[in-house]
Amino acid sequence: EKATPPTIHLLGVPVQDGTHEKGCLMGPDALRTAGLRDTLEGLGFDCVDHGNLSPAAIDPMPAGKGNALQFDAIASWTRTLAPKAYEMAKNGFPLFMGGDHSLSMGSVAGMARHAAEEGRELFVLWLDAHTDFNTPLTSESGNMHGMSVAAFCGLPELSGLYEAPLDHPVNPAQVHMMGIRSIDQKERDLLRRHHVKINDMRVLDEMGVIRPLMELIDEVKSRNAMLHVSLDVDFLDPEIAPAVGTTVPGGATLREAHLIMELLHESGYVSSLDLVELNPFLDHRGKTAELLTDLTASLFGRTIFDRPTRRPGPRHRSV
Ligand code: Z70
Ligand code: MN
Ligand code: MN
Ligand code: MN
Repeated sequence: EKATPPTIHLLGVPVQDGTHEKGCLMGPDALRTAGLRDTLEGLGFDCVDHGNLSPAAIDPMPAGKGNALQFDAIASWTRTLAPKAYEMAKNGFPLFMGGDHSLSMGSVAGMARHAAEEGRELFVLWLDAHTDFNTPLTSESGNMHGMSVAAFCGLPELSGLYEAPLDHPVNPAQVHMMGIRSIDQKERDLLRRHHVKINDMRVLDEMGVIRPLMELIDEVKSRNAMLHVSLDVDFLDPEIAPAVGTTVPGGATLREAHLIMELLHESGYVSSLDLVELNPFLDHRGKTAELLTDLTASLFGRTIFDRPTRRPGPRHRSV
């Protein structure tokens, strides 16, 4: 017997204050233009497009923001997005269309609160060239898209982004990163100290994507946790995904990325998705927006040919 598919809630989050490169604010509309909604409906899902979020104004915050640029602007986005994400999660599967990666400060915080309310833990799969674990004290650039993971893991240097310090910070040991090939010096020490799970590019070169990914999926299943997936365009090789501000050579291939999405679909445990750092100003004939749409289709069950029926995990079983 098949479980009813969740309604997919699309939300545009046109934030670009987290990066030095302008253009991410067009990301949500490029994904709409690429036909993301039609694609998901074609796979049998009901979709609701909530339009684009606009951040509520906040009072200017006191000093103590270190090297961070646009701290107050990012706090406005985060404080607006976190409760919205939490609400959307009650009614289905939230899909966040960025926007730069500072978006995850809000999306993941909202999902963590939702998971906690359901009595479950939240794991995060971070697909990125970068670890985004800087704080205002370690960042060399000051760009806040390089601080997202540190923020939703509750590092105190970033707690001012939220209405109140997080009740449900994500456990850094439950953040699994893949595709990593650029880490700042001081960021390295922080990642070690907090036991973030890092599968760098060498790991993928040596053993492919399946082993590290199944390690994560098995852990999520054994704890009956939820899994949030955060996909930064620069996870992918710039040859196939040019529409990104900071290109880092040696990224994931089209086939690795699709395989990850297919395995994630089969797990049945993915609760929510960020598509971030798409900069349509730098794209070639929409190819990056279309690639993100295709990868999302794989995450929602598109296959090349028939697959044996999958066995649903506990999430889909009725009690
Ligand atoms: C660097 C920093 C970054 C892009 C993440 C890079 C951050 N670690 N850049 N994604 N495109 O500035 O903190
Ligand atoms: Mn950057
Ligand atoms: Mn990133
Ligand atoms: Mn990145």
